[in-house]
Amino acid sequence: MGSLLHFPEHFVWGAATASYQIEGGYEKGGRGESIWDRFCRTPGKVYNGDTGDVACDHYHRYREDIALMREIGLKGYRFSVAWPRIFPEGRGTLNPAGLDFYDRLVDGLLDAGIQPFVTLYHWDLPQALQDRGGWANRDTVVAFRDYTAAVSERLGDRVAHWITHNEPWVAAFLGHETGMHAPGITDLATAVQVSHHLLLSHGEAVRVLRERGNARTQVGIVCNIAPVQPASESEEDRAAARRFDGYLNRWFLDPVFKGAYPEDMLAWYGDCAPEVQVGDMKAISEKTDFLGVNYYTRSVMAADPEGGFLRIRDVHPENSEYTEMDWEIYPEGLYETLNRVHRDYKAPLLYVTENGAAFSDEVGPDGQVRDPRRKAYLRDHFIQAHRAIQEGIPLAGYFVWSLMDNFEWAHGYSKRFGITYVDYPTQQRILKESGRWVGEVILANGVEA
Ligand code: IFM
Repeated sequence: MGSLLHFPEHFVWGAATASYQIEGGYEKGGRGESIWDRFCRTPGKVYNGDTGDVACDHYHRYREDIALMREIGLKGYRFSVAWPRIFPEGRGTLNPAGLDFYDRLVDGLLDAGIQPFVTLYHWDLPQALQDRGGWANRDTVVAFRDYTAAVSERLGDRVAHWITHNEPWVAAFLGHETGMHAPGITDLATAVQVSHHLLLSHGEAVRVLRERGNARTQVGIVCNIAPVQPASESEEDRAAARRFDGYLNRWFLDPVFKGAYPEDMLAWYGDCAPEVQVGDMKAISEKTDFLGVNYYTRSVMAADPEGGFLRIRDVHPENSEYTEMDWEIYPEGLYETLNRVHRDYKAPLLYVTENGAAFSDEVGPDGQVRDPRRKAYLRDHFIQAHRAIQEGIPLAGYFVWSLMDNFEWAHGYSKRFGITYVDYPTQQRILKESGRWVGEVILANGVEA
């Protein structure tokens, strides 16, 4: 056995989920339709025609799920609020029953000694807003502000940590450029404009949360960030890597932390650059308390004239290990990412708001789920987080993705990311070997090197 790498006192060990991926109860408590309900019903969009109608039935089983969190000693739980539960039509008439659900969830968490980290937008836009243009329509920013106010009004006395958006790159570009996610639009200019409106709504929400919050209120945004490396030292590949970094990372981090879009990307987007109004950049760069980093893998890029509007192609390094998502396992990238955001953007505090891996888990004859690869994946990433902390990087917590297997968007239920196994036909939860091990890490507040 190696030595124990200790984490700081009060380090927030947590797990994360998102509303559409786990809740189910899609017609319960007055919930309205979301863009994912619609997208899932569009033939060919989601693997196997899967939907989030039932998902993990967390809407009905949240007490059991809190008990599970307690069993492994989680200090924090990151979940998202389904906007269509709060405003079934996106705006206008508030649905108190929707807020009641999150009210009960928050109380249950607090009773169990678990800090709630609330994400306001994890991609389930009310369909009624999409019918009016969705995030491409600037009015949606106003609707998001009102929705934020309503949620903060109800939960703000007990919730200290707020996340405005989860992975705006995914919402903007997978939703509106590649069309792999809801609402399934494939238009670059729309995607770029959507990214601007998402960022603007982030800034507006920060202001609302501060105005309505209290001295404990902490607000941040969560971005999916990857270190981007060139496939070779050639000038072309290095430029390709820089472009992908601009597209994925800098396009979101620069405006939030520096108040401006990166010049190289504005030039690259050309006619597709967003329409920005006076005051927008100031609003977007409203001061935040933390940055949430979702880290899974690195990106290795080569120049490719045929490679879409960015003229790039991603390269899969040989001799590397890959998860079921075909994502390379590259733990050092977590350290590199934390180091980079700390150096370049100086967020006062960082959280790893998601990190985890999909593997094809099975229940053994003894009813147990052994997932040594996930355990090794998490361990190697925890060690890199520790390395960052040792170097003075202000990392305050770590949320494993995910508390339980769930609806993995366009992949449906075919990818299992959980530290808890979900047997979907019976909804039985089985803590995986990795889940038990996470419990040991939390108890020791440290990981064996
Ligand atoms: O399941 C998603 C989550 O919703 C956002 N971040 C990445 C996860 C794995 O793909």
